[in-house]
Amino acid sequence: MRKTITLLNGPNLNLLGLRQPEIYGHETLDDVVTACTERAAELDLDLIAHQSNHEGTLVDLIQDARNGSDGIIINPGAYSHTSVAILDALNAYDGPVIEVHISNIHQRESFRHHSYVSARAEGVIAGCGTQGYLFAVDRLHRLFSTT
Ligand code: DHK
Repeated sequence: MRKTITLLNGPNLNLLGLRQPEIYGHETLDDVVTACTERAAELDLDLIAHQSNHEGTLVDLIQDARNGSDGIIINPGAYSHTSVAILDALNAYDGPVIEVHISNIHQRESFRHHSYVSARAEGVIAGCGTQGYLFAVDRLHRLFSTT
């Protein structure tokens, strides 16, 4: 059966392309979602994308993914570094999780070096720009094919 990926983006990622382009690049979130949807389709996968600036909404979206989504790609934005609630929601999700950071968080301020989500993620991609999202689609496809 055709599998479905949920792509989640956290706070301020709606401003992609406008916000600190020297760090986050010039592509918009729409560009990213379009590229991921096309890549997923090439791999015979469906992709559903959401963005929220609100922690509780992201928790709700992760809980929703328990019904009918086979894997999650998440860029939790700043909540990576603060949110036990998002970690708990992901721990209640059975499928593979790939965490994406557009920037290399390890080259930046020390408060960005730790991510709660990494404790749960099957894979973490950082510093590859928006291409990291496409790597995440490819990685989920590989995980789906081998499990
Ligand atoms: C995005 C954010 O919004 C920051 O708060 C994170 C992450 C890094 C990124 O690189 O995509 O610290």
